[in-house]
Amino acid sequence: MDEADEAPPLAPLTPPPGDPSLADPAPGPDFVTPVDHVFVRTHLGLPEIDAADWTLTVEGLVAHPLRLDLADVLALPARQLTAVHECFGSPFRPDTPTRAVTNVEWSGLSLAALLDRASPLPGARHVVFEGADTGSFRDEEGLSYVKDLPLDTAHRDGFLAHGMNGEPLRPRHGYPLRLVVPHMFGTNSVKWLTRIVLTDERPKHMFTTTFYTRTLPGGSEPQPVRELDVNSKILSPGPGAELRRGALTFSGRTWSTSEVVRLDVSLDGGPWEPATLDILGSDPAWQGFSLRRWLTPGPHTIRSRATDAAGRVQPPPGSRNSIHEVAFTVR
Ligand SMILES: Nc1nc2c(c(=O)[nH]1)N[C@H]1C(S)=C(S)[C@@H](COP(=O)(O)O)O[C@H]1N2
Ligand SMILES: [Mo]
Repeated sequence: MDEADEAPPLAPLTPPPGDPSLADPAPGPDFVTPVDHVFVRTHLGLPEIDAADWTLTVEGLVAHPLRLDLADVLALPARQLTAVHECFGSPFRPDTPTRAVTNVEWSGLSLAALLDRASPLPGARHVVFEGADTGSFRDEEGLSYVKDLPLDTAHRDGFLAHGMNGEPLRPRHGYPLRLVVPHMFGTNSVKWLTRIVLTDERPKHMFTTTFYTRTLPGGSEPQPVRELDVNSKILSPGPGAELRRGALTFSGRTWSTSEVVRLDVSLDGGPWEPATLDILGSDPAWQGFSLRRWLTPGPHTIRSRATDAAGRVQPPPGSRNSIHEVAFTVR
């Protein structure tokens, strides 16, 4: 976090001593990121939730408002969804690369199951999600964490998660229930979910229309921060690594809203060459890539550049999803 910020945008939880989960560790070699290594982002602090008192309501422009307790939610048929989980980074600096990215196996149910039961009225266009956390952010007090999605997107993709990598959600990750929006930045995945409201207009709010907006290349109007960018991250070697000479394997992860269809690597500023790229399965997970090379002793750089099925290519430095570069040394 840049010290020039007046107020840190993402107040981190106070880590218990020795707690590794609050650092931003490299995602590591695992396809599914261990829960201890998943970043934690809270804007308003950690709410205290007693599962016995917790309820979720579905209200607003619906024919049948709902109120469910945790037993009701857990009684609904569950499935798994493995999805890239990426923090957009500071809402004040939408062009700064952070590459805080993990891959999580969520368990839960489709939001559509609840929306269908509630029966949206014809005028409903947006779905507003509210978490139980409250506090102040910037100069506003008594805020809740609120996000919204178009009704059709919410109905198609929205997922309500009560489990993470085979265990119940931990409190800091949104226990007992959170939204997960595959193909979108983590900021949309409202934790500690308590209210779902169907509306005819977008809610004006700190985290919907004031911050977490950006103007995409070629666009003129700021848009809500939703769809993931095409992106990649070199995981091995790490920055500044010292490698023993020999056959070296370079590897990393790549992700986008659609399948990444090409991952090019450039060594020492040389020509782009395609790396071996894992294909995308049926879930919106990240994809691995690797390349094996002999390099002479001395300083080196490696860069990675992803292209997705929509033809989007990682841009040069200056964008939040710019080509990733790592400098290392071979001894
Ligand atoms: N209620 C609530 N939901 C939230 C947030 C928050 O501060 N409050 N932070 C968001 C942001 S910016 C991200 S990146 C993800 C992080 O999820 P995690 O902490 O489980 O990794 O949660 C999102 N959902
Ligand atoms: Mo985030």
